[in-house]
Amino acid sequence: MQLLTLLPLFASLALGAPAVSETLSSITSATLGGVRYCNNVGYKGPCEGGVYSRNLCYDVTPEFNDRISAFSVDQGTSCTVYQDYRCKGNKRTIGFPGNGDLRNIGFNDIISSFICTW
Ligand SMILES: [Ca+2]
Repeated sequence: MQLLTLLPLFASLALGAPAVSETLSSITSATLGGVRYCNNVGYKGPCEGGVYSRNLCYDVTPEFNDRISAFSVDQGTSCTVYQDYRCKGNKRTIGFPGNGDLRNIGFNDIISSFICTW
């Protein structure tokens, strides 16, 4: 019975059915969050990103330290970005879909670390 129940799922996956993709996406977002940040406004590169664990502080890599000008987060995710490493110093909160021009919140070329939750 179990196998029979799963068969339609695999069939849908093979066809790339949107409904199944959304289901898998919601499962993923329950434990992980996607973030992308760029050194130029309007999300112009260089950019870096990934899927990060919730409530954990991440330092950005040296190439991006004090250079980030745009910061996007996945739907349902909220991130706090910090002026200093280890999530210290001045901070701003950025929600979905993100902020393509951090000058708008007085935080351009400042971010050194971030922590996200959802
Ligand atoms: Ca900084």
